[in-house]
Amino acid sequence: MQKPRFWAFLMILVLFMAALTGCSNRAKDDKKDDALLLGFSQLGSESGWRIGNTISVQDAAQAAGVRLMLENANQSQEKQLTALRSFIAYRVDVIAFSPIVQDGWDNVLREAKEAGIPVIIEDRTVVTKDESLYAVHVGSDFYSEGVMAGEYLLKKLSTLPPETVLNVVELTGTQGSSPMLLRSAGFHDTVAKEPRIRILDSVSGDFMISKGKECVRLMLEKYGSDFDVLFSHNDAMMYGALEAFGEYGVTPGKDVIVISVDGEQEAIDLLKEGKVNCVVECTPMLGEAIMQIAKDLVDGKPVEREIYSSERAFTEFDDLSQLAPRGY
Ligand code: GYE
Repeated sequence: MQKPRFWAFLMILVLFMAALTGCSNRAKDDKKDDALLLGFSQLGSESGWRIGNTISVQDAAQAAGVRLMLENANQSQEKQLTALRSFIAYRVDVIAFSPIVQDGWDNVLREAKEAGIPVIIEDRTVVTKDESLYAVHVGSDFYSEGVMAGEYLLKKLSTLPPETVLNVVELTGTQGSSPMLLRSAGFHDTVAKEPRIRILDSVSGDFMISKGKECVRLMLEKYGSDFDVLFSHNDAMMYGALEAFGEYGVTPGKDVIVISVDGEQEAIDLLKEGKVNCVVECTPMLGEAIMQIAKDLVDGKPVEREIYSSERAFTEFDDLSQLAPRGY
């Protein structure tokens, strides 16, 4: 009579142990699920800069043990709004996104706030009536970038004969986007005090190679040899412009002074070859900062509201032989 009771006791013990192990496995799974969940809405893949930005976020999420839900909106604000709403419905811990244009986000930001999900605005900025609708903006100072482009041109002009007049074609980024508006403002404000610098035209190439090429073809048709300076709001459009210059027998860097923004490796190489005169830096490497901010927000730690990357201009007047590889 003793033996069956002993076996029953052993069975119960085994089941109990199994249940305990099960519990501890579940605890481990829960822990995995506890990893911070970040919903990231990327606006598109229009440039090398943008692709570098996406990779930076993916790599940093992996290194930080952050689970990433990534949506690419392919240049559509509608798609970005849908992605943001799906993150809210999924109840992610934090949302980060790069807004394609600066207006039109208040409703969705309010929905995120009501759901208790903090929002990090990365790269481009938003204009909102209620500043409490997002937690942090991390990115570049686009106005300063325009100023640096303008300062380079003033310096270049000072090296040319005094009677020189420089006619500028401005190739702008996506209409209504913060880098387009602010780079333009910074540049215009800086060169406005110099009457020998004139803005011939401003046309939008939407930050894309193909559209940049198209616009510069049109500008060359329209202005011919009056076209002295190209200020391109990003490197991608500048690559397209160089193709157009090639078709028209224009030597970039000499016949036309070329200024661009971003600082991709390819642009720096063109600068070293003398085909580009000035490249203003704008770093897409924001991933690590985003992960740190996301963690701090979830932990309830204080965060800085506005975080700017530190940036410089690379010009034909600089010694760039020691410049480290750009990484994008
Ligand atoms: O300059 C451009 C990209 O928003 C700063 O977007 C970014 C800009 C960048 O497409 O290449």
